[in-house]
Amino acid sequence: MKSFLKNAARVKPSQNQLRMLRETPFYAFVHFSPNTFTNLEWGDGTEDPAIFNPTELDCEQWAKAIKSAGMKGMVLTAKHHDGFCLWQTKYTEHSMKNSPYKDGKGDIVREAAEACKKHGLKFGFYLSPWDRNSELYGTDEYNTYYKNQLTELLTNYGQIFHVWFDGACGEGPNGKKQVYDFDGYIELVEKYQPDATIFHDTGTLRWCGNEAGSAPFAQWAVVPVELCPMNKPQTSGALIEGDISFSYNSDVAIGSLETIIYSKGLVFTPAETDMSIRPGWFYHENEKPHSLERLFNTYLNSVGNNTTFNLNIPPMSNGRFNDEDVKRLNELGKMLEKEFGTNLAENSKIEILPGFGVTQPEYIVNLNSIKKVKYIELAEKISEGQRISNFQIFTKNKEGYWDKAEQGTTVGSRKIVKINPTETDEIKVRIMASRDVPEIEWIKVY
Ligand code: FUL
Repeated sequence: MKSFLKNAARVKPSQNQLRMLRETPFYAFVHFSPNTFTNLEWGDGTEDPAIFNPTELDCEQWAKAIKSAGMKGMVLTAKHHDGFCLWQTKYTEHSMKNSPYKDGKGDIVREAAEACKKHGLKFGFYLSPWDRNSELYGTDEYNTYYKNQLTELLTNYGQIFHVWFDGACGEGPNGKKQVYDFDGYIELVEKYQPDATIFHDTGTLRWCGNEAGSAPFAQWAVVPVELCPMNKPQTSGALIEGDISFSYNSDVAIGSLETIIYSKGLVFTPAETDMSIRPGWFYHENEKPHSLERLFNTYLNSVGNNTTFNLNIPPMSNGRFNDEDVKRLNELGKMLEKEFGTNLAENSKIEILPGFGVTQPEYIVNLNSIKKVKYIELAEKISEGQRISNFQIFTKNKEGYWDKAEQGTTVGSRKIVKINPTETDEIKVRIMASRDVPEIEWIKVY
């Protein structure tokens, strides 16, 4: 058991995963397609390209609003399930070519990529494998068609930081289903954009399991290879022989001991939490943006819970973000700055005590003077793997005794723990259980 857990503790991220977790944990999705004009969530592919006409398109407005929330990148739906392409593609007429926008010469992927570059954001795209317009869908030729489109997007729009392969799929226009060549798709991304992360269950980031922005409480980045079958396992052999089956809806956290003991091998694949600022992924006039509180809590539960956060903002049919969404993004950025802008432990000495043994040390953070504390941020040295499975946090009270402030399970790349606001000058983090000797990269206090 001990060596099994030690092996699990040494499963490490790739450079791309590490970069995403450390530098770009918060980024934006932008869902824009004929659905924006038909008021639908899923188009059926029969939409007339002439309806797609954003008369006031302003990708710089998107970029500025996204930046104001503290996000570091934008992922645009280059093609959604309806098959309409937002760029000048050689491979279909169901595209900008037949839209009145700029007399058929428009290229929204280019405009978005350029706006990102100008405003210091990374750029990525979503390319739906499910295509309800292409007559080729359901045949081998469709895989060639898809790869041709992917190649256009990977080679003509500068550096791509994230490629999003949607898992939703159904029948094409001829009632056929497609057997996707994901090996081939991923090979192209690796060839043309080796630094890009890939969202897909076979890629570098996996789905968190829902679209409500609520990642399960315990978040492991080390998960069974059976869940992410294209990743190379870094361990071999199950602890217990048996059948492994997964349910995203189960109460058991994926990657916890209960789920890894039956796995044939473990991979490093952290989750991405995705949700929309409004109920729909596409813009609908009758919907309102979620509250600031909901967005902030989702941030805590995603970026602050060892996952990345992909927050969607849907442009309106005129091609602009709604003012209410822009305002909400601004408010979110201000709130994140207010809550996490100043690390109260910036100049603190962190003392490590033996605690209850090598896997259960204690960390004492001396704040030098009494401060009002609302959050403690813990980070494991994730480049070496994820280990901690249980911890407790204490604050020292006026009488010099330790009060228990919170407890938690996993830490991983970043765990932001909210506590009842407390005046204190010393904080203790006690590791209760860890798969191997824990390595803490930082403890920040806000
Ligand atoms: C899902 C899609 O069906 C939705 O329309 C949306 O794009 C979401 C992000 O992924 O699978």
